[in-house]
Amino acid sequence: MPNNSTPKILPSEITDEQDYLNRREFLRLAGVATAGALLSTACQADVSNAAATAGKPAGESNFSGGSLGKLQKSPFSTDEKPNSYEDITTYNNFYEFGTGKDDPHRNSKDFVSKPWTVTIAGECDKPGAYDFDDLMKKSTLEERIYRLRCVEAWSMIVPWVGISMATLLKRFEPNSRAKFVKFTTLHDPEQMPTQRRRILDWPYVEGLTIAEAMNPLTIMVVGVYGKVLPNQNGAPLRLMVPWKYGFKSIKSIVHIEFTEKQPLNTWQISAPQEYGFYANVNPDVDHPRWSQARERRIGTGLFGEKIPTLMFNGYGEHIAHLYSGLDLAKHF
Ligand SMILES: Nc1nc2c(c(=O)[nH]1)N[C@H]1C(S)=C(S)[C@@H](COP(=O)(O)O)O[C@H]1N2
Ligand SMILES: [Mo]
Repeated sequence: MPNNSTPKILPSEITDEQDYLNRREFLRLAGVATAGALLSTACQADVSNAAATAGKPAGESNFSGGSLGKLQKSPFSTDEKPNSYEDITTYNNFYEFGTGKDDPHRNSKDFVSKPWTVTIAGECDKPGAYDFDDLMKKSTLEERIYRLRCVEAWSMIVPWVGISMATLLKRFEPNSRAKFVKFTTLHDPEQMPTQRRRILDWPYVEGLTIAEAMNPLTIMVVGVYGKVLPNQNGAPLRLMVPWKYGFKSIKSIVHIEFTEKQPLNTWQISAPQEYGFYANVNPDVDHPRWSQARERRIGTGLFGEKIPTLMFNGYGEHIAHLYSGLDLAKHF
């Protein structure tokens, strides 16, 4: 499949566009006919009405839309040059607002993310409905400049603003049966136009092991470039696990559930032979239809050259121990 071996077709943009069209084409062909049957129904009732609809003018987010103030710097930040705000906010994957990279920022302008309630359920002692602003009042905001590697073989450097996921989750007092954490995106077809079409199994869901969720690298993102998170990037709160392919970092979260069993995730439901639960960035394990050895850094590589992809996206020293003894080719 697509790689750099055809010199006549110069820009790698074409290659990437092909990969991405292939991903969409796959969805069309697969028809997600069986997806509905596999959907866990555990939290659907909880999530469907979680987005409030009243209050703020269209497009305005929490923290009244502006600067997030003073941020704690982090030793986990890379010193690579961040992508521009423009790149980060106009080249997106957020299928709820369209399948094109250019769709989310255009189609999410009127998305209402305030007030916002996150429901907590499952294996914990403090389940319930939590107001997002209340949760934020008690949180220390940090800047985390991370590499973001999409499974489609492009990447960016993003200066996220976030809070420690471990600190957040511990507030809900997970019990000893909490082996996994499941996250669910808002389901609101009125606001999210693509949810009116069954191209994916809505709402979008994701999951981590409890150890992955509690790892110091894992954050709940609430901003970018020191400002409130734009809708297209997953306002008001989204996951960021920098050593995994981008699709794990689920956006616009309304429900968090501690589970004993490994949860399914949306892309795995859609194409289990192509997308697994772990989805660790791994240059040695190719996607069935393209190589994962290299990536196109958005905003660079005028002539289409790609840079090598790093094992665990370069974060191995912090998380490789989580996978010792695991066959990463099998558990992709
Ligand atoms: N709910 C939801 N979350 C999502 C997606 C999506 O389509 N829906 N796309 C994922 C993918 S494939 C990637 S690469 C990242 C992109 O994040 P960004 O647009 O902020 O760069 O979001 C992830 N989170
Ligand atoms: Mo992605």
